[in-house]
Amino acid sequence: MRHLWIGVVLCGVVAFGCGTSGTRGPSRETGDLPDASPDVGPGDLLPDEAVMPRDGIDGADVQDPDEGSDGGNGDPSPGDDEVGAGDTAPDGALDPDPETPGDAPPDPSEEDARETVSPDPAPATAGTVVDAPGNTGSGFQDASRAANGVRGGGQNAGGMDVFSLGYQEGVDNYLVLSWGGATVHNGPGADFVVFENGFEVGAGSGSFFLDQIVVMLSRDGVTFVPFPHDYVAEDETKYQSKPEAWQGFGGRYPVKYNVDSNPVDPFDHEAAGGDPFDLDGMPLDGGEGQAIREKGFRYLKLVAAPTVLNPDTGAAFVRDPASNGADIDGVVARYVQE
Ligand SMILES: [Ca+2]
Ligand SMILES: [Ca+2]
Ligand SMILES: [Ca+2]
Repeated sequence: MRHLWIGVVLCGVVAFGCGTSGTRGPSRETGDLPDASPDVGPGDLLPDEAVMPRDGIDGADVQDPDEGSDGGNGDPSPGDDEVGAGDTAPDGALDPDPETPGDAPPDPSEEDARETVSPDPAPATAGTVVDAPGNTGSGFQDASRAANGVRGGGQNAGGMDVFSLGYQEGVDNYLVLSWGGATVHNGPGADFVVFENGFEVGAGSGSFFLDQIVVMLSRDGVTFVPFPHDYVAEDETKYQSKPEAWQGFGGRYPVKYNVDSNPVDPFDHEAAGGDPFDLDGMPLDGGEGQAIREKGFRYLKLVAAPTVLNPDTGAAFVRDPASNGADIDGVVARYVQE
């Protein structure tokens, strides 16, 4: 697969226009939420206000100048985010997974192929706040807390270094993060981990306080594709706090990882907690979902699940009556390429 890398380098050096048609077609997904644009509103956090990780984790300290230049111009034009010094090779340049649509689960040789083309697998925090309509810059409404490193509170306590979402659609119910414009690729195993601040209520009780999140991914900051998710309770009109009932959601597991007091490998689920996601879970839809699965993504959108429709009930996903919105501590990825 070495030749692919050469292709990527040439592509990145020679022209921005190389293969940019990947996301521009008519493949906008119906699963998109009302505001998938990267617009930055008056209350938003500009990228240069985001607090950089203090944990020494590499790869999250490059901010995308395009995101800054997008700010406030109200122009969702997909071309807007394509030219800039911080950009990675254009979409379509990498094809780490050559499988064809409809293939059976990947065989070991495909895993090997992905590993060969994977960038440095060092964990990297999403250090750029791209869009946070609920941001006020203060307390739990300070969006930089979602980009400054993860400081979990452990199995039985919710971390406080978090940015809290609310339930007002388009007002405070979502957050968009990036890795400074870099691409998160699909390598072996989990590719990124979402850290909320759920916790077990009482040691060993098996009862959890959770705020569920729908995770959406995008290559261009405009077209977002939801990571497949399914609430599998017997009665989906009733809330269940068991992590197993919320398949494909963020906010399922307590956060033991803490860059200050428990700096374990964030991809060691037993040690770190959090909610691991594998891009192999993206759909083989022949469209944007599959493109993300095979080529990676640059923007990650976290949406409060109670503001998202559950197709199984026709109503919004149910929630813990005591929940007032998901609390985002941070997101860590590996296989990140600048
Ligand atoms: Ca993977
Ligand atoms: Ca929470
Ligand atoms: Ca944090």
